[in-house]
Amino acid sequence: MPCSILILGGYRLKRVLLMAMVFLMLTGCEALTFSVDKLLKAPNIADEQAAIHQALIESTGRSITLAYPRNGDYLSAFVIRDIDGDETDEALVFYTPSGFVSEQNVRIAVLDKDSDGKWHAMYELAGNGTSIDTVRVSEYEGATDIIIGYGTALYDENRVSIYRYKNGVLASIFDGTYTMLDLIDIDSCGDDEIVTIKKLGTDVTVSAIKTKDAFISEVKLSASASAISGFKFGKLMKDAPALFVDVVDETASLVTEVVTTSDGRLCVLSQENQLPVYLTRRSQGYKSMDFDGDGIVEVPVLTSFMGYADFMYEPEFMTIWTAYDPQTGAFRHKSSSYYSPESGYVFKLPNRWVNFVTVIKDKQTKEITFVKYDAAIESISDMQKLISIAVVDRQNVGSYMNNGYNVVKSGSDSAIMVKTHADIDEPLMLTSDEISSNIYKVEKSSDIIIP
Ligand SMILES: [Ca+2]
Ligand SMILES: [Ca+2]
Ligand SMILES: [Ca+2]
Repeated sequence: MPCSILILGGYRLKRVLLMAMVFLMLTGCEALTFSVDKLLKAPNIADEQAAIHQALIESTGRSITLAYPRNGDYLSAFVIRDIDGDETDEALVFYTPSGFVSEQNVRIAVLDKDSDGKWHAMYELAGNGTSIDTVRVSEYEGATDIIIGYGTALYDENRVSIYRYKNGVLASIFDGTYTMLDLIDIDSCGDDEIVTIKKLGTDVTVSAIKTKDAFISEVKLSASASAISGFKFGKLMKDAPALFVDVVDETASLVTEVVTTSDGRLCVLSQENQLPVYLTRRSQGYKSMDFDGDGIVEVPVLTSFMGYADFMYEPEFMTIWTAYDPQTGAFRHKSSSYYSPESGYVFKLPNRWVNFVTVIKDKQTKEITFVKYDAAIESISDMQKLISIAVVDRQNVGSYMNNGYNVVKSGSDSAIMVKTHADIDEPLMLTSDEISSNIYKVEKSSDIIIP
């Protein structure tokens, strides 16, 4: 018995390796993303894709280059699923015919399986751009929307087409342009809308598309934009869902506009409440985010720490996290913190520290030290030290521990380490629980521009 399993194993392995070699020959360099290792782990998907690929080559009569989505969770050149509701899977393949040098549009083929299990090309069309930016497939009230974002030869211009596959025909039901795209249930109806953010000149428009009712709601933001930095979907205070769009304005600062819905239509909260957008103005890199994981997206604004006079070059900034309160129509202060976008952590200041503590940063190591502010002492570096926070590469953790630092949060390649300087009888000193519960690991941000 063990012997026959071994033989079967050997046979399978050979078949898979053979398939991998055929695959490599068929697709040229594109196939390098499919390692033999992956094929061994998931032979069925790879076999199916190889069969689909082969059927497509037979149908087009020439070799093809697969086109892979650049962004998003779905990064395969194949989509295998039931896209017409007949309970059997179809396959979508993104590709360009090989052998052309000039920029040409990506093509999309639909293949279906006959009763013998053989794949046949059913339909194919030219896409709306020269590369695939992102692919999403979404069920919306029983119909399947195939959402394809295309890159174009123009910098910063992406196009989106939404397709339906019916009676053997793949047809576009919507074409548009976008800068950023996501599927978000922005109106809490239970189904995701296709939400796009696009910049045209200095205007930024947010659109929500409901394919079921062929309904598009669109709003223009107030800010005059030189770029869109990013967006976050989350909650306002009082649980309302909202889209927070970070825009680089004409002063090269970041501002945030909040888009939500009212009676199923998009609205911009700053316009509803005549709230000036410049109130959210801060340096680039300080993105809106749910830093504390409570579901509410906070917008950071900056103020300098005590002891850094306005005229000082490179002051240290305190980050105030604000949350939009729909009831008062304004941003409300939630927490004061030290936030390091480059190191990727937030240290929330305990209430008893606010107005009593300032910070020194070691420009070389980026380590920061909180000190007890004393107006009678001329230099901040001579004030009573409380704690230091350092982000330490994995290989240096040991030597920091020898120097009195403790690991508070650890990641795969680095750890956040803290050293305490003052005794516990110092009223501003924190317990180790207070320290660890006030440190939040957040996404790093590289595009920091201090004005
Ligand atoms: Ca089907
Ligand atoms: Ca919805
Ligand atoms: Ca939050």
